[in-house]
Amino acid sequence: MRWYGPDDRVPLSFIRQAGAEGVVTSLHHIPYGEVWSRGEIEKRSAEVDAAGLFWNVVESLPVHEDVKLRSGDFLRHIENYRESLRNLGACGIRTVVYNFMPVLDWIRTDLRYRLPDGSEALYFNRLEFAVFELFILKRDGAAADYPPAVVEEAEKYFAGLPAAGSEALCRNIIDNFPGFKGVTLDAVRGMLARYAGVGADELRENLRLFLKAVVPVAEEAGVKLAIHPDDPPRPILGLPRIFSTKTDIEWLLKAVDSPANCVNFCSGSFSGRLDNDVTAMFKSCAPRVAFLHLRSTEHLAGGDFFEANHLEGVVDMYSLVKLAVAEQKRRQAAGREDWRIPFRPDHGHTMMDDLAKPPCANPGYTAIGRMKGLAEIRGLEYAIMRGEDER
Ligand code: DNO
Repeated sequence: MRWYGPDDRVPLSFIRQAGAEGVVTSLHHIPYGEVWSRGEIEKRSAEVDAAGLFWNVVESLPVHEDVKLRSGDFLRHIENYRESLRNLGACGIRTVVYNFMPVLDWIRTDLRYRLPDGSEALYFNRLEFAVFELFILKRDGAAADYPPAVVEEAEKYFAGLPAAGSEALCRNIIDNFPGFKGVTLDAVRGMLARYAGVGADELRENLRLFLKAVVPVAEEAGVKLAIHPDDPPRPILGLPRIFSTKTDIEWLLKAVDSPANCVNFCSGSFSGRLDNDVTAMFKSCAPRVAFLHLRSTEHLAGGDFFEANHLEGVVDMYSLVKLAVAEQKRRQAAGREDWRIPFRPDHGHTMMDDLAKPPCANPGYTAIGRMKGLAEIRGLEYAIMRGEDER
């Protein structure tokens, strides 16, 4: 399970009780782009070990915007990244997650969408996102990206939105990223301006050059670099997004053909667009999946979606876990010691006692909802493995 460090209100002891063996965490106190020293990594590792768990995945070692843009201080940031990878490898970390989404990471508009059973899920509402982009952020040229009818509808919606509602919508969208809190609208506008004129081809080339510089170091350090998909998996705020589809996966694997250039297969993110066949996507990269996020989404009219229960929604979780188990077997048969693919239940609903607590600082990362997801997925994996052994 993911742990956000000593300030996480879900402590390591709860994570252990939930049935997790390993912990996915990051050094969120180190600013983006700076070196992770061995001392800092060892300190965090020791905390995790002391709780009877182990730190097997870093999520994330963030990529600085200068690197995504190949401007400013990007050479120093790439050098720092290489140094951090060496240090992580030396401390026994084998998987490092990153993403290449420009400006913002994952995006939802409503962090407390009430489900019929009273629990709450994360929700992406297209109209509310348009309200944010057109009337709160007021992004230049944004209106051209929407059909006139949507602009009109968004305008009406915004006119009826009280100031507090508009403020909450804005915070939900731009201020949710660990290690990156307190982002302001002006900061987002400034970052967007840096991307003016940067298209998908340029961003893709910048990713390729980044990988060319860091993958050989990862190989030497015994670390697998795993890219997290775009979430939602499509261009947003006029920005290109380049890791959303099966074609993008195929491109990545070829761009730098190394066993250290891997995928953090996030089924929930990929399932954010209905033309993505998540099971086929897994098949297309199975040998290079270094880490799995298991989650699903349910889609509503007009492109809205919310995060479903882990075994429900559009992702065929049974088939996906079955494929992951088969891939593990293949690795084991090849004599690989690292045959197990680490997974975590990605997000969970806010439910039961957690509903009465103040909102979680890291939306989607409550204890009970994730424990439910973990238990369901572990049960599924267990049954599939037993079933195969008995054959
Ligand atoms: C959200 C997460 C993402 C993910 C990063 C990886 O809950 O899945 O924030 O950690 O995109 O770099």
